[in-house]
Formats: sequence, structure tokens, C-alpha cells
Amino acid sequence: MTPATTKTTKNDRRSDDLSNETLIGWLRDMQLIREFESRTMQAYQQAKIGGFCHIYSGQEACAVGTINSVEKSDPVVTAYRDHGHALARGMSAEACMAEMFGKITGCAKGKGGSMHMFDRPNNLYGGHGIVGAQTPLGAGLAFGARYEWEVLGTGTKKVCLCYLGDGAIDQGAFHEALNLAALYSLPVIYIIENNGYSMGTAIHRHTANADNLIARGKSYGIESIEIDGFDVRNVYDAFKPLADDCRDMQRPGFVDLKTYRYQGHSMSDPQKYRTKDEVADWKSRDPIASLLHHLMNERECISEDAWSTMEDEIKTVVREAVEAAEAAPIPDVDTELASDVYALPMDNLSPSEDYKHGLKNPLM
Ligand SMILES: Cc1ncc(C[n+]2csc(CCOP(=O)(O)OP(=O)(O)O)c2C)c(N)n1
Ligand SMILES: [Mg+2]
Repeated sequence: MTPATTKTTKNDRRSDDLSNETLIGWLRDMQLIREFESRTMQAYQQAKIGGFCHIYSGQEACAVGTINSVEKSDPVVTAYRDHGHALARGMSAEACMAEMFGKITGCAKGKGGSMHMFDRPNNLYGGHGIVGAQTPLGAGLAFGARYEWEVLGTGTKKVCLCYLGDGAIDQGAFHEALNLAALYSLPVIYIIENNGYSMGTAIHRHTANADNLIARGKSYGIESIEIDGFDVRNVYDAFKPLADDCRDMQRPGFVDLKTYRYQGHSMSDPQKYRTKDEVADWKSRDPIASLLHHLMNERECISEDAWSTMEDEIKTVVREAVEAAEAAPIPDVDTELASDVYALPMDNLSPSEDYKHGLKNPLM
């Protein structure tokens, strides 16, 4: 496909122009993610959640600021640190928590777990555990969206948000995806949630020219910008015009979104690679606290009491999500275990006794 050349709309709203209700909604979304992650850690420590589990606390402004810059119909795909994106996209805390508990009421019927949050009605296409695996998928989702709009004439102009960590930017698949995105002028924005670490390895130790990540996007001719991802209003102000342009022009974008994670890489990380002072330094400009400060003291649209009520309401939502997840049944082994797992189920996939007990791989 050749690049689209006509601009259809131009929307240059900035966060200052948005209503108090909208910004209070962002505050609620970010606090929901923070509270959800606190209870997730608790449930994990109580062995109610198994497998790998990566906490999003600290990065809330990234998902909330970018997802609120696009339409619900725009596809979103991300890596395994995905609870925040799922909640910001509109997945219920109940479906998200149940997924981690491995219960049938989870968004992927309990078969995906923490790293595989899927929500087709909300156009969230995962949750992917292989580092960088989602980046060609982002190009594919954008190709599909543009094909529907331009060739089939069945859809509207869309832009795909494809998130990845700073640890994924050296993967070959990512560079192949960037090349195709630029070559075919695909409407996908690659958003590097640059929290400075790939597991325990600081970015300067794993990536060349780490202070200039946008050089990588630019080298493919893709518009590339750096954004401070610790302030949700700033994320929106910088990201919204890019997202609008990528949609209008049906072309790709690249963002180095600078952020920080408060917790370890996963639940089993002793965090010996960083100091407590470093963590405290980032926490001193916490994204939730700074939005709250803006709403309380500059816009004067939320009181101490209203904030306290909001916190309590969110605690209740998340506590009820945990209770519901505990009470829900696990997927039925005979009818559910292999369903929705393979696109083309093979004849021998009906669960055998061995398979049920995890003794034998049915494909071997
Ligand atoms: C292809 C591949 N290699 C290695 C791993 C192991 N691994 C899991 S997470 C991770 C670090 C990724 O860091 P980053 O992309 O910065 O994401 P963050 O955890 O900071 O969100 C690695 C190396 C993997 N899952 N997939
Ligand atoms: Mg990282």
C-alpha cells in the first residue's frame, strides 16, 4: 500500500481543554490500576496466583494517557506487564483478577494468566510473554485496519497502539516490524515504555545509543518523539497530536515514553541492581499524586473528602474482584482446557487422562 496523503480531521485538543470529569476519570483509572496491583501482589504472595506476574505500579500514566488519546475501536497490543493496559482499556477488575487466578470467569477463561490479558470487545489483543513478539502483530493489526478502510471500504481509519519495553528494542523482530510499518505506511505507533531496566539489566548496559532511542524510529523515516511518561497530562498533550496524525495520514509513529516501575521486574525479583534512593526519587514525583495535586489545587475540582471516597470505592471494587475470583470455578478440563487454544484443532486434541494431569504433550 502507498502512503495515504489526505488529512481528514485535525483534533488538537490539549489536556487543559478537557473537562474536570475527564481528568477525574483518569485519576480514577490510575488509582484503580495502583490498587489492583497492590492486591495482585498480596494474592500472589498468598499463592492464589501462579506463574509469572509483572506489576505495573509507577507506569500508570503511560497506559492511561495514551489509551485515552485514541478511540475504543483502535487496536491495542502489549507485552506481559499488561494489567494496566487491560484496565485502562475497560476490562473489568473482576475479569482481569479472575484471569490471574486461572478461573473460567477470567478474560481468557483462566487459560492465559497474568501475561495474556485478551479482550476482543475492547480491542485489546494481548498480553504477550515473548519479548518483542507483539511488535510484528502490531504491524499486522495496523495492516488489517488500513486494508479494511482503504481496500475493502468496510471500516474507519484506525491507529494501532503497540507497546513494548526498553528490553525489546534490540529484538530483530522489532526492526523487521518497523521496516514494514514504514515501507507500507502502516498506522501503528510503537510505544517504548522505557522504565530503564530489562529484568535486572539497566538500559545503558543492554542497548547502544540508549539516550537516543528515537534515532531508531527516525532511521526508518518514522516520526519519533520522546515523552515524559510520569505525568499523564503531559503524555496526553504530546501523544494525542501524534496519534491523530498517524490515524489521519495512515502512517506509523515511534515514542520513547520515559517511565519507571516501582516494583521488581516480576514477583520474584530481589532488585539488587538498583538503590532505594533511586526508587524514592521517582516516587517523589508520583504520577497519581501529581494529577491529584493538579485537580485539588489548580483546577480545584476535587476535595480531600471526594478523593477519600474515590479511594474507598476503588478498594471495594478490587476487593470484590478478588473475592469473585476466589469463588469462581476453574475451567472444566474436558470441555475447556483445549478450546480456543489452537486455530485449527487437531483430531488427537481431546484431552486424554495423561494430558489432564500434565504428563504428556498432546502434540508429541
Ligand atoms: C524472546 C525472549 N527473551 C527473553 C525473555 C525473558 N525476559 C522476560 S522479560 C525480559 C525483560 C524485558 O524487559 P523490558 O522489555 O524492558 O520490559 P519490562 O519488564 O521492563 O516491562 C526478559 C529478557 C523472554 N520472555 N522472551
Ligand atoms: Mg524495561
